[in-house]
Amino acid sequence: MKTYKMLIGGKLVGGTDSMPVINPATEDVIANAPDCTRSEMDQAVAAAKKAFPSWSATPIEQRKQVVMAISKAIQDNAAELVPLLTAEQGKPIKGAQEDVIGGAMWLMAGTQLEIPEHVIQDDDERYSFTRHIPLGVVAGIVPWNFPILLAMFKVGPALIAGNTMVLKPSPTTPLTTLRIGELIADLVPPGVLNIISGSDRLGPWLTAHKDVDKVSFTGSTATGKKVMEGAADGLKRLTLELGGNDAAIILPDVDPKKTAESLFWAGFSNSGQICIATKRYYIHDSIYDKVRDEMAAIAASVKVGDGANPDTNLGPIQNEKQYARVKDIIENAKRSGLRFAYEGGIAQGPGFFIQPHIVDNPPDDAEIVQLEQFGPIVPLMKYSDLNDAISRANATNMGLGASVWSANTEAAMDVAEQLEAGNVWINNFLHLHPLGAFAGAKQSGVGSEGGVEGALAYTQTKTFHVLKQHPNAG
Ligand code: TXE
Repeated sequence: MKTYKMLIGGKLVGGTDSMPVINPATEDVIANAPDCTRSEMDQAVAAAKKAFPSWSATPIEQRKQVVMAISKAIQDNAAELVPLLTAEQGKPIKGAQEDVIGGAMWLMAGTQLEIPEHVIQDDDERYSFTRHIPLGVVAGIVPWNFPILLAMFKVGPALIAGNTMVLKPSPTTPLTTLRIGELIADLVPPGVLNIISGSDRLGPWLTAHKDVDKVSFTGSTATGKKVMEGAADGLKRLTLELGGNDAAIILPDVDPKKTAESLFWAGFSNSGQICIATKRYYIHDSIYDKVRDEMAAIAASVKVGDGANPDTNLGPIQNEKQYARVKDIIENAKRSGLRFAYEGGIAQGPGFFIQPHIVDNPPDDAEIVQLEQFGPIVPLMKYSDLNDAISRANATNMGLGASVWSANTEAAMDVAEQLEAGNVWINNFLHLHPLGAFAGAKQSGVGSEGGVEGALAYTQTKTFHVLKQHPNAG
């Protein structure tokens, strides 16, 4: 069985401890990954700290060249990386391509960003300006739903801004990231990008490490709060991209059949395991039945199976813990007597397979409406008054994304303005742009990724005030 290595200080390190990695479609152990020990993590952080002075002094154009080289290595090796990602994550090949190639493209696009410098005063008396300087060592902590894309959200801006990094993939999806580490070991100066994998013990160690200056975390809101606590002692800078409970508001003027297709994939792509997936639907009662029936028909037609199989539309749930959680949510919905517009069922193992489930007009206080399900089950709700739908959509402490669907863009914009979310899509879904800020409102996050805003989150300001006619002049 293949074993994978970590990248620490430019060297590939097998590690003392190891952990099995499972294919969620078969439940077979497919490889062993290092389970990083505390001393190996210390070495990774020390390597990043040692590399920082020369990397931060390297001209930004050269740093961008290194990021482009990482991007190229990923693209050149996509034929190997894509099936590997499918094997460990479960997603269909097309989704794995979007994750891997999307990650490489995201890196490339990020190299267009400039880190601005602002002149505040430039007159006879004084020249004052603000520069954005790097922070030091960044810990990048990544979840299992988009292992490569979400890692590259962090790697590009952190490195371009002049930081060094220790990157930690999720315990259940470390392999493709570790393989990328092997491919780039000679392309990146030693210590600039370290990649370590480990079990649940590793995240808290890394977050609290005294030589980590910033933590960039993507994951659940609950864990985000723990990361914030772990980072408090060192007053570490934080970017937190957390959970969502995104609402879609569907106005009465849409074409039910055409819109249903987009609405379905807004909620079920990647088997619902997307932070910005639609997790609640508010549908005008005049079209509710038609939209519901169309969505149910699509649910009945999709193929759930092993992502390696070319006609699979939806892969398994990524890991056993999440599989158990989603099964619980479905059981709870049944126990509470909720109606299903489509009830796909749960396949007998092996494999963590759950067919799509659509809940038909549950009450607002149902668990499936209140929590982030992060799996292939969504609730559809009726509304008759638009203002009421908006306040129901906003009645959550989450605020990552939302969408509005209407034939009238102006009317949709009016609704979008009132939705409490960091991102709103009008008549489209799941679209992110590398040059656009991606941030969560309320408990969906702190700070933003993407765009200049995301890059500046890997810097701090340093303002210089230079007196032109200084008293020491001859
Ligand atoms: O995520 P966690 P989990 C949601 C989803 C799921 C729930 C739990 O609903 O049911 O989160 O999933 C690392 N300090 N989302 O447990 O715990 C961990 O090793 C530092 C939504 O897999 O958030 C992994 O690398 N790090 C989400 C990463 O954090 C810690 C995407 C994410 O783990 C840590 C994924 C700690 N104390 C799950 N504890 C989204 N909305 O995008 C864990 N980690």
